[in-house]
Amino acid sequence: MELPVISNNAPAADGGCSSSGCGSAPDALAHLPEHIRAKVQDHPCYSEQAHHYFARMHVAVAPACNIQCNYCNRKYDCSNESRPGVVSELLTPDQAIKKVLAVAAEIPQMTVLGIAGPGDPLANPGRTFETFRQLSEKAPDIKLCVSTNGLSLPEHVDEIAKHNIDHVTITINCVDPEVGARIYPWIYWQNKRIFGIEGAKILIEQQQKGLQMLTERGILVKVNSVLIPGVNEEHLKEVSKVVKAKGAFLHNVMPLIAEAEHGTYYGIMGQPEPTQEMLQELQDACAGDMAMMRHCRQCRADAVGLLGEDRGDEFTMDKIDVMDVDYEAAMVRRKAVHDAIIDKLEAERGVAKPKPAGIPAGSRPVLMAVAGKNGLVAEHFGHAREFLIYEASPDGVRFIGHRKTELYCGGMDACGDGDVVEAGASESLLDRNIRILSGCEVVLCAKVGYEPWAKLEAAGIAPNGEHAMEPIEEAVMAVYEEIAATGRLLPQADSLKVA
Ligand code: CLF
Ligand code: SF4
Repeated sequence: MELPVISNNAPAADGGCSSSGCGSAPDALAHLPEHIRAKVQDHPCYSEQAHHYFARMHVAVAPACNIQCNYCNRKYDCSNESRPGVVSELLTPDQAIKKVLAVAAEIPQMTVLGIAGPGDPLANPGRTFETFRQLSEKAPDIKLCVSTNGLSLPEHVDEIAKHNIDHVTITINCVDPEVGARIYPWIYWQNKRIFGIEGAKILIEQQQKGLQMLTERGILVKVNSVLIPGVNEEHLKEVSKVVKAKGAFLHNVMPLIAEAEHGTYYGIMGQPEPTQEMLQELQDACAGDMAMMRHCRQCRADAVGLLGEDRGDEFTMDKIDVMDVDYEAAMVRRKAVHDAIIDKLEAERGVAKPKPAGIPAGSRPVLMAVAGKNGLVAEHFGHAREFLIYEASPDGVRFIGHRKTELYCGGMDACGDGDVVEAGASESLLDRNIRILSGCEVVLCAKVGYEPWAKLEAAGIAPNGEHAMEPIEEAVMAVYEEIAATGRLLPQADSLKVA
């Protein structure tokens, strides 16, 4: 079966790498026991490979929360799982079921339904579990996933197991109450508000207890941590060790979002966000202890589609109300699409990824930003809303993460020319995008105009449009080999500056 293309920005399976740090491993799941692999191979968050093909959706049925995080403003999505942004529609469980069935029929690659907010799902157990209960009856082919701050987790573990919820995310930002008191001003516990260190201590105990209870039942647990510079950046290495020892499957360190306009405590107080380098360094440091997730897109609590894309607008309740969904028929189609993708992934397993050829010993790694589309170097520089970041080294090519940029170019011909300065902004959109790509030495894209070309070069980033429509990893490797041939990867050589 021909695999349908459902995204405009997802790399194909050969465009990614292991979430645990990859190297030349063709399949990050290959080492897992069969029963665990079966649980994660089609989950876009638990498997880096799967996220190129399989989609997830969230239903926003959980408005309340039982703690306060300094990076959250209640009128925005839960920052544990979502970038700040108002949830378009809060749904009742019945509306949520209708929406899930409609989306699953339209997007057969949608394999996972998650509840991630906008508050804490387990602080809204009635609405959350009613949604899961109905779904497990009406759409048994959809995997169920829940994300929580963990405060109420232990009391709900049995209910989670009862509904076959195989994937749980706990946001754990600390294991030390003194650190916790700088992140959580209060928790609501046993009908009382508990402040500071005392509150953080209870939260930490509940999170750790819940984690252990879940893993004892064979439920896969991913731990999300928000990296807050100066508060928990060093401490997260300890968190990674502790949660691994308790059986967590995957650790996802996400950057703090703290913009003043979101009205959060951190935003208003000017708490700095981490730099890309800081995030990557920490992810690499924690990777020694456990598998790291690097492809998280900090999605909304009502996200629909592949990670990194948002198709929510296609599925508002007014549109769903007039859709005619035959879920029995949809399930047959879903299975065929699903099986075809799994067959493709299975075929790739065991095929070692190539390493770059002709690289002199001692060559340094190079970061490259790629404007990708469907696994190819296919996007114009000025049209990219995110760049995929790859590291090329003598060991191979590995996916590092993504960086969001702003669309600033509306034209097709003079790609990227026509820079824009937004009202009140101190830099143009093009300058901002180039700043976001700092640390990268090459940008690969399908096309780039004269104006961005010159500015990229001036910033020490070599623009490269020579590998348009080539598979991403092959293109990154080819450019790395080209650079190596010039001798500029050796310790005494200058940086690339201009290719
Ligand atoms: Fe949703 Fe979370 Fe389940 Fe995924 S998201 S509840 S585990 S189905 Fe995924 Fe989105 Fe990152 Fe979350 S990319 S924010 S990790
Ligand atoms: Fe906000 Fe989520 Fe924290 Fe609750 S757990 S305060 S909803 S970020």
